[in-house]
Amino acid sequence: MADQRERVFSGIQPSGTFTLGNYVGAVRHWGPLQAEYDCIYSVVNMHAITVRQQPAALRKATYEAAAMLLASGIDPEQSVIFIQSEVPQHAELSWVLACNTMFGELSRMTQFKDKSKKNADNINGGLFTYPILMAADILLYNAHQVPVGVDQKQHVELSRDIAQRFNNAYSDTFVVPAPLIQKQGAKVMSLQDPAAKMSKSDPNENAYVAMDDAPEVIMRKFKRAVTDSGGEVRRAEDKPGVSNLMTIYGIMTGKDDAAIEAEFAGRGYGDFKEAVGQSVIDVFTPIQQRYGEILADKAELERILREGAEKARRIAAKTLSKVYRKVGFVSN
Ligand code: AQP
Repeated sequence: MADQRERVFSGIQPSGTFTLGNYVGAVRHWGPLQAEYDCIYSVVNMHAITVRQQPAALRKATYEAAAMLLASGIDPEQSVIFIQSEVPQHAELSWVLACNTMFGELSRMTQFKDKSKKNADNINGGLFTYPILMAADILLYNAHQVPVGVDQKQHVELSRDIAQRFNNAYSDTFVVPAPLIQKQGAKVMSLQDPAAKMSKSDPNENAYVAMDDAPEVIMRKFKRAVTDSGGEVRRAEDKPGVSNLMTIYGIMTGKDDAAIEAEFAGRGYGDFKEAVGQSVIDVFTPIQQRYGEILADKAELERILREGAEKARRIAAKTLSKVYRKVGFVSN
């Protein structure tokens, strides 16, 4: 019997090693979703080249990203996992969708504005049309739900608008997707600037914790984390640094704010930061162990990705041929 479950799609860029932000906001949810949904996950290397990448580093980061997803709980027997550039339909659908997306819509995307500022010498067309490629990623697989951090919400909403517009113009074709955003940890902030999102491409390595950082590096980064004036561990608007650390600690340990505040009452920030660092080390250590094992067997990793790409191409080819027919492209 065909799988009647709703479908989930999500992707992650191999633009660097995944951060604690990527893990908390997105990747940690991807494994558990397999119990309820038919899941498709992709390492979106085509998105990554919107910012300049060293080819050798991109190649390496692509395999590492796939290995980290597997180590974090994605089971290739249950889910499809593949590298975006191995499924040509993403680029092909992207063109058709581009012809159904407005310049004004793309101009309003906050990520484009942010990344244009950060890459002022390379504001390329791909950076501008990134959300169209992302819509193609999602719509090719008729995903119902897209688990993302809050920074990607606007892009998923644009994907919805594009799907609806296409369906209205050419008759029902795409499932209209919805962002699936968890309440807790949807935006982990930089350890050095609690007003900025934690990002894997941050030039300041102390701003983020990478998922493959050694325990002593993780501890050092938390010890150096920017906190706020006063010495009290309490969530408050005027305490963005401490609040961010409380969010991280709460997710890593399962404790709520009241329990955290009670635990650190009368103790300084020093103790608290050390405890947060240790909680992250405790969660990342077994993942890092599996990650090492997966990377050590490159042939098996390649086999998983080859099979994933084959499955993805089969689904994507069906959607694309339907789209081509609907828009009036001939097929000989
Ligand atoms: N700080 C964050 N907190 C919560 N979720 C986050 N995500 C990213 N940063 C945080 C979520 O991780 C998923 C994958 O992100 P991506 O690789 O597609 O790109 P991004 O959102 O641009 O992430 P980065 O780390 O900031 O990458 P760079 O530095 O290359 O731009 C998404 O679901 C995202 O929401």
